[in-house]
Amino acid sequence: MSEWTSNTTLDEINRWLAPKKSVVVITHSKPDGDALGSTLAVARALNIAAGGSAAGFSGVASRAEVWFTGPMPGWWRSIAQDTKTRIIDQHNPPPASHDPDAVLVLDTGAWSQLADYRPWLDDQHARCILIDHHLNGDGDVAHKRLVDTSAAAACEIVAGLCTRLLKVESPSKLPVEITEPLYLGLATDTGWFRHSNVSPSVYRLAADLVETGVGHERLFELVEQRERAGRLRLLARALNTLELHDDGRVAVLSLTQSDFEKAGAAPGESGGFLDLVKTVESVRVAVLLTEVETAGDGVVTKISFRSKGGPDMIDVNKVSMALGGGGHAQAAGARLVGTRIGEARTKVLEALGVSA
Ligand SMILES: [Mn+2]
Repeated sequence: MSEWTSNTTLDEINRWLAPKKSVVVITHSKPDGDALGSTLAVARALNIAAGGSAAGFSGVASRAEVWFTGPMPGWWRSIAQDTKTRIIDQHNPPPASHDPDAVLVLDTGAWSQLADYRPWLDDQHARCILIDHHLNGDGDVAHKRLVDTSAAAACEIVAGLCTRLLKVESPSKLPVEITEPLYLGLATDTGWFRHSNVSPSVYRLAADLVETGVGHERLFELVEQRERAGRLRLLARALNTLELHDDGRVAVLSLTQSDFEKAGAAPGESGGFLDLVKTVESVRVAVLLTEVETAGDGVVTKISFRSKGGPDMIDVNKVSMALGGGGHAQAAGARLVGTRIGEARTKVLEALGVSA
């Protein structure tokens, strides 16, 4: 029951969705390009397949709607546009009266990333299907799972669902309202086609999507070129803490809540810092430690890992799992509740087999 393996196929999901009149599509909290892209693409395909527009039907409720749990990236409305969406949080829980025929969970299968949907989602179990590409998840989130860990992005899998829903033979025949979010997910989950998860099929899919007129340059600018000065000040503070261990193979950055405050940066604005650290030649694995005070858990040190590929790749999913977290082989993380940053650093170096 809680096994993290597939027990369905795209064809079966397509057949299962065909008669459904109301579908809620959800994804992990703090949605990224792949989470937003995959959910919006499927919702639009469901609406169009039912004879509506991408947004739904004029004058009546749309067949599919997408629910998100924030924080949302600043650009999300430019991507979501008029597709029906709802933001769920502790104060706006899933409406008890909303009783969809089907629930699709995309780009995650982990309860930890779906916490705001419980207990509503527990009640939907029998009509819930999930599609994910992560290495770990909770098998009991949905009764049917399609897990393809070889997919670079949830959007790579979802592209195959969209072509089935709209009965076209190739993603190059999909409307641009669907190909644009698919491209967004594919591009962002591959670091704009730089990460090791890029495969021939990723480039083929990207080519098909671009053929439909995706504004890829506009998407890059929208998502990647919106730096805030506060984030650069935070980066400066983080880089000042750079430590190298194990002959330069392990790099550690440290940030505390006061760094965010002094830099005028918002929580979460440290994303991407490790990509810069990985540009150091000797570095095989880069770690960011962030100590924050939370309302629920008190002191928490969040750990993110990024590792470089190649034959001597350090599997940071394994390292994170040893610390109670998880993720991908080259990008993973963990959260140490009640642990100050110094203690967290010691645990991280231990887990990496490095003496401080
Ligand atoms: Mn993803």
